[in-house]
Amino acid sequence: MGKVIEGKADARGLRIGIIVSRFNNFVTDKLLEGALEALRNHGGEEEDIDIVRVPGAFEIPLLAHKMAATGKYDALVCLGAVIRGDTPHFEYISDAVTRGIGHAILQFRVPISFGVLTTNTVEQAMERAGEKMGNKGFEAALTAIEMANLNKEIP
Ligand code: INI
Repeated sequence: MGKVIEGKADARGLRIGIIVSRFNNFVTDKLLEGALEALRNHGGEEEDIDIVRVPGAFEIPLLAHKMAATGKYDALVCLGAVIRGDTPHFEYISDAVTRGIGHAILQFRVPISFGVLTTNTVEQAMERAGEKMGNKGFEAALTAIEMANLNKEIP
């Protein structure tokens, strides 16, 4: 058998950028807390973590592209909360943010984790921001740590 290669869950020395949207901040603040907890728990240093706040999820991809292009970050974490309303707005924003982040990952070959909730209700969003379904910000940061280390293993 050849090698089995995995990224370690070790954030020591990793430079991580977090992009977090303010829209539905009662959810996104909790996602940010979860992400910071995951980074700290795995040895991340405060001074290696930059946080950029944007108005809404739609604005996340621009910052993801710009931050990925700097070459300064080992990984980025995107946090947001898109909650369905009465109009098709939800579909357009969800689609734009998902495609935009995916594009930045492949263009710059920087791991970018997707901690943007897309839910039908506020309750579903809260459940995924630290209530009964865990904290997707925590999970997104863990993914960023693992992928940052894996990305270094496979140049
Ligand atoms: N932005 C969100 O992050 N979540 C939402 O649920 C949302 N809704 O429902 O409208 C939302 N809209 C704002 C959008 O992201 C942009 O900030 C705005 O369109 C200006 O470009």
